[in-house]
Amino acid sequence: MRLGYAERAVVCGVRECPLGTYGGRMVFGPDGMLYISVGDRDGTTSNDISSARPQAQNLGSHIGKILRVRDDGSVPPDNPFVKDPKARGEIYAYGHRNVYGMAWDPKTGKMWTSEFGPFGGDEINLEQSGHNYGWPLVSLGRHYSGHLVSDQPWHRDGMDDPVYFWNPTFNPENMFFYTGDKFPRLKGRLIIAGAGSKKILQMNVRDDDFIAQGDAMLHELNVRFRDIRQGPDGYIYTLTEGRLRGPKDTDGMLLRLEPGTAAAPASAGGSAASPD
Ligand SMILES: [Ca+2]
Repeated sequence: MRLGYAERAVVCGVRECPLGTYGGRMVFGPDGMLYISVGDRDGTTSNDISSARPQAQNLGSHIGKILRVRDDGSVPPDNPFVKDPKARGEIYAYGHRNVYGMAWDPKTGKMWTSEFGPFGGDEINLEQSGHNYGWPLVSLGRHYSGHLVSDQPWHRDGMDDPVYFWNPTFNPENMFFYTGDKFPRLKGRLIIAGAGSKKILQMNVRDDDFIAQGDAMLHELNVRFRDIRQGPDGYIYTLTEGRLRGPKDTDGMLLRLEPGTAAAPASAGGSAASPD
């Protein structure tokens, strides 16, 4: 789909910071709208106090939100806060730290997101219009200082709990529901790339409040997976992160996953072991 001419900046008020949590995923939903995740832009994740972090609860800011706009940047009239003069009309959902994955279940049409949390605060959420996903008032994670993010880590009224969370941390990046025919056992599974965990997970989403973690894939490559997609050919493509910081340097790679029984060597541009 070609993005039309945007008449105005969609995302504004987001601080420039060399560090922090960016979000930045942009995906067209099955309704034809463009969904954009904006991270909380917290560049001080080691501090217990942050001026950026609370903005995820402020409906007057795009920080820590999922936005929903038309392909020309305009606000659809059925967005949840269009009638609130203090809120940004682009906001679809709020209270997010850092959403890197957005995917729609082809069986139900429902929207799922992965949230890259702090220590122990990674989440999968069932995304719904106008809902508040809690950050930073509710989180199972800890700041990088080691202190709890919230004195009420699990639940507050009016906020959605995650459907699934990881402990220890998984670092979820992009994700998608597999619909191809190259890997029959993955059909309908939610496939998620992991950065710090250095693996790809397949998750079984049975209904709105039940997700089971399935097998991990490609952990043996010892690389951080930054993105993962299904190609039009039904194969799975994943991007790994280049790390040029020491004796274990790796170049970033684009890998294509193909069905097979033998593990292929990890080489740039080559095929990798089968997940099936
Ligand atoms: Ca949350």
